Amino acid sequence: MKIQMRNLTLLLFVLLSSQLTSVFSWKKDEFRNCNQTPFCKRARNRNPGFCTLEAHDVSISAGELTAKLSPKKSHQDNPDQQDEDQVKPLILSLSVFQDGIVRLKIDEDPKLDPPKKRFEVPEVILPEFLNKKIWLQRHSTETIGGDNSPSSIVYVADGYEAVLRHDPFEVYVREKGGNRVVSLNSHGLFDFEQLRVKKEGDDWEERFKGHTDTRPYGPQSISFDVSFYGSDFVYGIPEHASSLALKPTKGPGVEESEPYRLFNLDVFEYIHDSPFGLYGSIPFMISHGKYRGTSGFFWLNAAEMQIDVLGSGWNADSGISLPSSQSRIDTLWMSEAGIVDAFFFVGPKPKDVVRQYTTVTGTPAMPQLFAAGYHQCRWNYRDEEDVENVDSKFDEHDIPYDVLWLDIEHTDGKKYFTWDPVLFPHPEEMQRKLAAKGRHMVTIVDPHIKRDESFHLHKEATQKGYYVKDASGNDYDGWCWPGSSSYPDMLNEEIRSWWADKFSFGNYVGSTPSLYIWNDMNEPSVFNGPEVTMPRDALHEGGVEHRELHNAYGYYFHMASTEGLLKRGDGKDRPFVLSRALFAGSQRHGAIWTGDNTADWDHLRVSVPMILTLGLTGISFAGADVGGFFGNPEPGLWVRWYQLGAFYPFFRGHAHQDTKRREPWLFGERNTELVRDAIHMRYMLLPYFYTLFREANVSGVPVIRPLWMEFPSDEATFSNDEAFMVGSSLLVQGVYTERAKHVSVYLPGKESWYDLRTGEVFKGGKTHKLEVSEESVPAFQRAGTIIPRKDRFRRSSTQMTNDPYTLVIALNSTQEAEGELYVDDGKSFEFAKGAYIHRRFTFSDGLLTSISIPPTSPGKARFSSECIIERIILIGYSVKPKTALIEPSNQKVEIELGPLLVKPRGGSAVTTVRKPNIPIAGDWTIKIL
Ligand code: NBV
Repeated sequence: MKIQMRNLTLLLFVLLSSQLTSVFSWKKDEFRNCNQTPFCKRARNRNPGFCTLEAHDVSISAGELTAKLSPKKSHQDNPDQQDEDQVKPLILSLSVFQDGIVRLKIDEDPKLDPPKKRFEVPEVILPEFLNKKIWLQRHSTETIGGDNSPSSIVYVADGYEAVLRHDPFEVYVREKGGNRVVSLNSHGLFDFEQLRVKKEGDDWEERFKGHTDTRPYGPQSISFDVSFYGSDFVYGIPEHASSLALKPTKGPGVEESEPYRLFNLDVFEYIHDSPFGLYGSIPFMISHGKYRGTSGFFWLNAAEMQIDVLGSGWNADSGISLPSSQSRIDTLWMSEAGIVDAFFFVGPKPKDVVRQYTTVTGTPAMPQLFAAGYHQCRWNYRDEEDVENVDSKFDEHDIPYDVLWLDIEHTDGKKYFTWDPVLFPHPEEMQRKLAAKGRHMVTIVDPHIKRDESFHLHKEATQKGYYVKDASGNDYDGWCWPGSSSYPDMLNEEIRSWWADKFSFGNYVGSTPSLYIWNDMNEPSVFNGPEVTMPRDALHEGGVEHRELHNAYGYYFHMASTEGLLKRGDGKDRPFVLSRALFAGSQRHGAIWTGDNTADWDHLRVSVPMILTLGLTGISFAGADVGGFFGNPEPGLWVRWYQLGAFYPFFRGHAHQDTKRREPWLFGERNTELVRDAIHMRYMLLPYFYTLFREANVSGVPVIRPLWMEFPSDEATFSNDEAFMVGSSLLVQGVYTERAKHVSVYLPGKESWYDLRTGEVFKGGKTHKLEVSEESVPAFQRAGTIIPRKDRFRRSSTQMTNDPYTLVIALNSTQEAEGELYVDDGKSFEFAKGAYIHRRFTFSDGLLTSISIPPTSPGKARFSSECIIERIILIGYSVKPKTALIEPSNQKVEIELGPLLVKPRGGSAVTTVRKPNIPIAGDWTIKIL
């Protein structure tokens, strides 16, 4: 009987999976577009000037500017406006935080008994952020520039103020008494559908592709316009496979397309240029322009969102007068549910905006050093023998790597936290063997739990009532890898904590301290659900509908898994959890990758804007599957992907189970050599990358950056998303076509750039047409910078700990340079107590100086290192020195001329100070004589 049942389930699954293949290939029709999404259709069809809300009862209360919003008069010409008898005044509050941050909340008034409390997204805003509130004491009321309505004005920061215009209501931040920066409802498109009690005849159900959404609370969407002033381009709002500078989706002169959709979905074979929403959502947009600089707008809301970017703004006949002197980008934000909880960031520099945003949502967690190395993944490494072979082949081919990954097939019947007893009978031993070489393992843990009575996790979750419920209150039952599955309600703190406990060494049998975690399918992906996800009317703790938090479900799951690694063992090691779904704040929980891309040139190309966008929106530790997940890359593409991927913050090769094996030694000797070089380059640069990870951890500034983040006034960089900066010292340009002979590279700024491998010099402020080398993608060190490297090749990053450093000094036109190095134990949290080394190197007047950078937070813990500097390379040094004198030891060392890494065609040699052997941790100077 049991066997029959099992066969039946299997048969069903096979049938369904074969159907899935066709259902899944990206077909537009399988997903809703704006027209099929009533709230989006309604909002998009409105005209400027629709909103009649007026702010009244304006006062300061509890340190905030508060007001009520009520409709001024009935508007017969706006048929989709809610009935007047159902419209109650909304509550508006505007608060100000240190460093140029304004928060605007608009919600229904709890005192007026709305049918239900609307959902506010918990656990995203840092508790510390709330302590930065500037307690407002007063506001001034003025009529601004001939306006006939009064405005209330409050102080924001030096040079900035926030304005609440009363009638019609509008909120904006402006430079004191002058130009606007960001505004909301300047075009009168604000709309807030209030919750109401169902009346006879109300049909609130929505149907799509055979799924019915019961929508028990009726329409509850919110929409409004946001304008950015002095703006040339807007960026952000991941996750889409599209350009870095967001293309307009509507407006005069623009061919209308779908708005940018933010709805976390498992999209099979996503296309490379589309506003379609992928696995994650961050409703944070950044504006940048030559004259005004940078600003930002973040809407903390986890329901489905759609965002339009208008080409040249709304039609001029909107009747709203705005200062015409400033270039402006208008946008329209529409969400299905939730409240208005919006943040305005004044900038004015790109790094300021990122810092302001990460003050609210947190800076990226500091990863362990090993996580910054190369990761080898595949769906799937078959068994323990396969793992052992792959591991030893890396050594045989002299290719370093740090982590070997196991996908879903390693489990016993897709029950996570278990091992297939036949294929992986000795998981601990397997991990220990890797650990002996300083390597780590990652296993996959998805959120769908197999509804199998004999599975302890399912039994427990059922008994405790821990699953998300369907609209009728039963445990929601969806179809995923294990077949019939349920999903823990990760909104609930108790359930997250229960989940976290499952990662303890006792509970996760077969796990060891060198095992880390991969969260996939956490959008959540449900094969038989509407748009391959959970129904919107499914229920979470406290009656929260899934629609209200959908985009944050994966975030809470990621958070709980990270919590699990923090709790296990002695809790000393930093966790590593990779997640596919993401939301604002995911950077605090771990790394992100861009999901199931395809092995083609377009996907290689779009990986750059995708990762850059994630970085701009806080998620610095991001990467794309190197080689492309679907399909078989031809060798040329595969090599180029490694050459580019070596500069992704998260560097992992991965492939679908139906693809041919593609470990680095399988494409012939020459290609192995090229890929080895690419991976070696990453390992050489690890000290630099790790320093950048720390910078991101402290300031939110991403590891890889758009060129305009470093060159904010250079317009030629604003829409460049083929090249990127690694930190402020390196520029990398991808090669995106097959057998490319030439590539154009724009090198910004006034200073020169040096080819990273040859040292060849190139002028800044110019586009260079370069011959492409098969050996690497073009990469340049900026003149005026110092990059720390470790040049000895080992099996993994952990084996490089005691290796000596090389400093590469690229001199600028005044023969000066500077750079930094951050080092800690690479593993624990001691760095947070001050246990690290942070050095600044400066070169000027022929003198290299190393000084300590004072700690960011006072801590008593100390970190020491015996590491030395074994080589100092000077590029672009105009004198031909003979020796170098080290102080305070008063010791002379040799200098020689030589090539950088490979001989340049132009023949320019570099100066090398050999074996200065000075401690990395000490204060010293070296005079080049
Ligand atoms: O677990 C299997 C795959 C995984 O390899 C991939 O990286 C994820 O993005 N997973 C998706 C599920 C199946 C995709 C077709």
